[in-house]
Amino acid sequence: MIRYCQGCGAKLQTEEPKQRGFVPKIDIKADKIYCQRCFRLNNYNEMPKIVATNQEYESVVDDLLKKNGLIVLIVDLFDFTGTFIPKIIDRLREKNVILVANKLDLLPRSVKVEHIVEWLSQMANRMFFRLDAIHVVSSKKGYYLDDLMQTIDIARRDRDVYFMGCANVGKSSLINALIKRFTTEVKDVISTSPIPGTTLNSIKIPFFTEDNKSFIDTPGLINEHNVLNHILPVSYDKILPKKEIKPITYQLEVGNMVFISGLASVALVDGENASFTCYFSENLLIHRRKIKGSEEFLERHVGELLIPPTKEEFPHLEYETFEFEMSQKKKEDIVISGLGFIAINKPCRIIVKVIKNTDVFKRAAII
Ligand SMILES: Nc1nc2c(ncn2[C@@H]2O[C@H](COP(=O)(O)OP(=O)(O)O)[C@@H](O)[C@H]2O)c(=O)[nH]1
Ligand SMILES: [Mg+2]
Repeated sequence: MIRYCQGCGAKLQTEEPKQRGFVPKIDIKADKIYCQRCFRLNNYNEMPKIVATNQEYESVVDDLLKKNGLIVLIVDLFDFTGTFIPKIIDRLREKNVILVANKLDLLPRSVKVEHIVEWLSQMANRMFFRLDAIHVVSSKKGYYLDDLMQTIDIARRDRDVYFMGCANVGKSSLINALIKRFTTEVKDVISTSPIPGTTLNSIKIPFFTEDNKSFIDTPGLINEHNVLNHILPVSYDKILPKKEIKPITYQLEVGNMVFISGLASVALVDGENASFTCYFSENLLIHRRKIKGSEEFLERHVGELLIPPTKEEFPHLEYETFEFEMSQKKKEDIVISGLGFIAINKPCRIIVKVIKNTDVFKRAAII
């Protein structure tokens, strides 16, 4: 009988220690088996070296979309623009979809949930994407899981529930949280980690006893335009925020800029003086200075004051720039995919410099 790892979904094997699904011995009587990679991930907090590719994502999603399930599409509230992308949603049109925006715990507590739901609904409308419901939750803190479960129960209609979305939005964490909340299970069942691509295959977890239906976890789409994709995993810990973000506001005059460690910079080149409210991980240094001489400043301080990137990886990085006109009428955010965002309050022209192939967007302010 073929067995699969309960943590990542990989097919178990006893031959190749460096490959996915390796276990020294398969205990055929055990009801849950974890591969060596997941065992180390869950017990020693070791980061996975084997990660899913987008081919695995494609083939799993292709398979699941042929079936008739309820789809829970998960996005990361802190990286909404980078995780609610055409590559994902175009395949889910015509389906029953519940949108779940996860990681509410990262946004400032003053932000009203109703306001976020309204904003999400506008964003979905703009992409002509029809949703059955929108929920805002935190898998980590357990916020609003009861409301979500109620919606799933009503919308499911004797079907399995598929959890889909980009890598790292918290699909596996959400399933773990729901299982711990609504069953007698006390531990995480599925492996999770800050490294994109932790879930390698679909994982079926029986959940609805009344009709034998399941939760199905899936590998996420790895967004190649996310800053995490361009830097070494040693820096992930600094970039990914772990607790409520405390925005910091800087008053900028034309001719000033901010560095977001050495990963990006935003320069105010023309227009009115403006305030830049920065929403980034507390472990990244936001440094304000004048534009003049900033290139030399970066070269001098990268890997130390401005870290990440590390000194070793910096010479291998290429940067590119984007120019934006900020609105006369309303506050807008500049989003740097995977990193965070800056709300800018005045009409002005800015130049954003980021590591090449990182998406930068302008959007209506979320907060
Ligand atoms: N702050 C916060 N982090 C979360 C939340 N849910 C998941 N994470 C973190 O996001 C990362 C990716 O989670 P994971 O469940 O593996 O994502 P998946 O790739 O979509 O399955 C991990 O480091 C999680 O601890 C949440 O609600 N809040
Ligand atoms: Mg996962």
